[in-house]
Amino acid sequence: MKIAVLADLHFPDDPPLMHEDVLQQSLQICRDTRADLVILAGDMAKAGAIRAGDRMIREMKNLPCPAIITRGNTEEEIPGFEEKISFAGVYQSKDVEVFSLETLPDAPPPSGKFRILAAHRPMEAPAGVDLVICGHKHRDIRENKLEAVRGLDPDKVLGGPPAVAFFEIQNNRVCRTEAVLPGFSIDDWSREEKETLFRQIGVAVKVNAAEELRRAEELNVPKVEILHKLSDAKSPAEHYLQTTKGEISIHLPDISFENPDKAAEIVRWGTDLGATRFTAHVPKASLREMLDEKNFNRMADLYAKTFAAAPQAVFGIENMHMRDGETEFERRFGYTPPEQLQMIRAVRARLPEQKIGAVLDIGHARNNDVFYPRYSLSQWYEMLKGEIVTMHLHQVSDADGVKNHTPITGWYQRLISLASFIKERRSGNFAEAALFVECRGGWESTYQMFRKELQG
Ligand SMILES: [Mn+2]
Repeated sequence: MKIAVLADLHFPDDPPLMHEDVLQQSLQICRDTRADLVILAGDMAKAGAIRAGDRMIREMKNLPCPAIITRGNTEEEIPGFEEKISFAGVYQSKDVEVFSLETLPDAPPPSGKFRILAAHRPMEAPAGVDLVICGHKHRDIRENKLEAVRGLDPDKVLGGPPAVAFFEIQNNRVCRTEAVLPGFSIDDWSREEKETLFRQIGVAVKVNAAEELRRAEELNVPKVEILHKLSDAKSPAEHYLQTTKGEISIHLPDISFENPDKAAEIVRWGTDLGATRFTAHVPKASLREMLDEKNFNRMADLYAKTFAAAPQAVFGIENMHMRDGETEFERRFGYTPPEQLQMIRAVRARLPEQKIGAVLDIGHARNNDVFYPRYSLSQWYEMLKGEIVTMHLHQVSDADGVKNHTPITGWYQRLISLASFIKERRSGNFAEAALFVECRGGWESTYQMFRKELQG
């Protein structure tokens, strides 16, 4: 008796190709391995996504084997979902029976069969239940009578790439295995591919130009991004360039109506330093201001004027995230992919000869309050496809209020899992982009983590 378990895909109504692929591949794995039963252990559809919920149910009905579906917390927010899954609540074989949380009787009488409960959240096995199979935590857990699976979401999966979990029940014993979805691990990469990625990773120098550039030089880091505030960067930058033949990028100050010439001055300062790449934020202006076409055009003119100060350089406009106290409508412009793209295209139209694209800061995309549930990292990658010239890499933390720029300690961590990054990078999206480790407490631990992973 072989059970396949799918969980936590968070499939939206308008899915990115990434999630569509994961769904198709998972279903194919269930067919190819001839599972006797498939369990959907909850959160397969995104909160409120009625079409996605219907899609999951339809896919289960089309499988060549029976299905058990249980609701996750996201599906509790899908109206009518519970009624629609009543067809898939109980399964009986000769020696195994499976219930969902919705169908398990209060005090189930002994049946002599191995009794499994499919739930979404990890829980203690109720009386008479031999095993609880669940998801929700996005990581694998194996405890007495409890098996949690890390599931399928390439933006959230912890400790390993997305996988379909299998449970084989024989003579009341449980054997657990898994089928990892292809493309989400650098273990599949050749040495050359890993080395190429590693040579794209640079560091953001933010505090001490002399010390950090000296260390970057020592480690032969191929590119650095220097914060514009480090006014004493000139001689350490020249030394870094001479020794490493690397690349220098400058992180510009905000471009704003209040201080229209400052950024262009910094572009000239950076060019003097030898910089060939620049990062600008989205405009420091409210959404309300930017919705006025006159203001939008004035702002695009300001960007064009700034960028024109270094015609040969690569310019990127960075996404930002919602800040404390802002509401969805009373906020700054530029927290969504369409807003970022709108500004990039407007500036590009003014400077058609220049290389202008997006800086995708994955931490900001992740730590974006109401917009993250709408635009997952996969959706950012897909919507900015072909536009990304630079990326900022850092982890975020919610331990003590949400913080940005914390170190990345591995590929599959909370709150940012890089499974989707691995797949997108290998498929050619942002293959040319410069990637800067941008951590507040220093970049070295994250940089060394990438070195260990990519150079062995
Ligand atoms: Mn950034």
